[in-house]
Amino acid sequence: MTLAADTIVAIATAAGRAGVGMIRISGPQARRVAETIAGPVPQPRMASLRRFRRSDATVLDEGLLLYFPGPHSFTGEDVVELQAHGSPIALAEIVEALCLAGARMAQPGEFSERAFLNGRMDLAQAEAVADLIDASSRAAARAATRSVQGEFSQCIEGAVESLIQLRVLLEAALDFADEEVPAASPAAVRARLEVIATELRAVQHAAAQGRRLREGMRVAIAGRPNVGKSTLLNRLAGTEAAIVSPQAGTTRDVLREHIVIDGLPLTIVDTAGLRESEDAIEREGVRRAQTEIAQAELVLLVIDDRSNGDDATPEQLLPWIDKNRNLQTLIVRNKCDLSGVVAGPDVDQQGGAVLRVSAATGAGFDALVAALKHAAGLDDSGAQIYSARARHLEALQDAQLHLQAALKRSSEHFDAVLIAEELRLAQQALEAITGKFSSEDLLGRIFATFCLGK
Ligand SMILES: Nc1nc2c(ncn2[C@@H]2O[C@H](COP(=O)(O)OP(=O)(O)OP(=O)(O)O)[C@@H](O)[C@H]2O)c(=O)[nH]1
Ligand SMILES: [Mg+2]
Repeated sequence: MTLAADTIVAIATAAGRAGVGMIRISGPQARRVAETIAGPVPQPRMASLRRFRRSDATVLDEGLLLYFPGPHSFTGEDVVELQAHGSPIALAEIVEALCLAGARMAQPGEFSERAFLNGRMDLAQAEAVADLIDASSRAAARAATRSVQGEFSQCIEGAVESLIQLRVLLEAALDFADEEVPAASPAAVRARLEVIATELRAVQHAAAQGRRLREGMRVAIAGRPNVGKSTLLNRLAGTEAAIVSPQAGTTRDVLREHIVIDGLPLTIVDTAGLRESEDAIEREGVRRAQTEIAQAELVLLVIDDRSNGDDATPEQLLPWIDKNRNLQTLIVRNKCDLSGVVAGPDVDQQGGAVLRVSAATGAGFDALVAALKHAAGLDDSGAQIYSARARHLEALQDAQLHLQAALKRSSEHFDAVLIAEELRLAQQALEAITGKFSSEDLLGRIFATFCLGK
């Protein structure tokens, strides 16, 4: 732990007028700087009313002063908090006075960065604080809170601990190569690797769900003209956002609606009906539709339930999509009120899953919503979800790949040295999540995206 030499200050509350505005000071000079403008700090963690004065003794405001001596503070350093009135002008003047007294303006995320550097929380927890502040739904906020409290980090640390134990065992077996170490037999090692890999998969699943809650999913609605794509969008969004008409080729522009389903943010994109057209504007619409579909994570391929759907298979309608890309498609057979077939999940003649709905009546939409959540990896199992970022998922995947490589080595040509090396790499990947193993560059990138004063 290396304590920072300088003392930072920032307004911690949101910009604008409010009842109360909070200023936070952290660093070795926090107490002295605060005392310059507010008089002696009160007992640790006790609030006291003070006048905040400029150096010429002008009173800028009055409010509460709180002192949290390090290391038992948010940043681990001496911290002083001033609660003044939420006047942007008065707050700015107080900060100015504090800077004249020796503090400097904090960078975005600098308080959290210091908290991390001083071991007050790990990197995943610090990121979760930012995610909680940014959460756009209750579910996302709950997931972030779980991560702030360290549940996600504990899972990671548990896996790291298991990896370390296995590495120790393998290394002991290498050191005593002449003696039999039963716990390090290929079968025993394999069994332990299987357990760790399974545990890690559960963490990956929970983290993937958390990432969805944070980042949402892009869904494109595609299909032939007039099948009811825009009507479907309108019903999902609950507004008449898109123009609907009996004329084929109504939609030309791309239309985007943001909706939230049980805490899952979705961006739903309505596109022009896919067909060859003589009309230059419609052709441009189809070109834009193709671009949108290519960027989506899920495509709702809409078919008129009265047709057999032969001319609207994913292969026919989306031939330009890279087969290696992980694009999910869901076949939605619309207008079941006209075909007279019951709404809900079904299988088509080829045995593929389809979902029958009526965008006009809303029949089958409960199943559609459930299918959207399922496609996003969110299920109703009630399992704990942690807020997680793309970087965490990549690290988890990386660790899983090294575990799988270790498993492979444990079943073919057992080699303790190579297995131990894979385990070391898996451990390193996991430790990047909590920040035990991280570069300054990564830290800079992460904390720069935080709010000022956090
Ligand atoms: N009966 C019935 N009519 C529907 C249903 N869905 C859409 N329609 C009608 O079908 C026609 C076409 O609907 P749109 O939503 O404009 O179809 P689209 O796929 O967006 O068409 P384009 O934008 O031209 O590609 C309209 O007259 C809708 O009212 C449905 O489930 N049942
Ligand atoms: Mg349309």
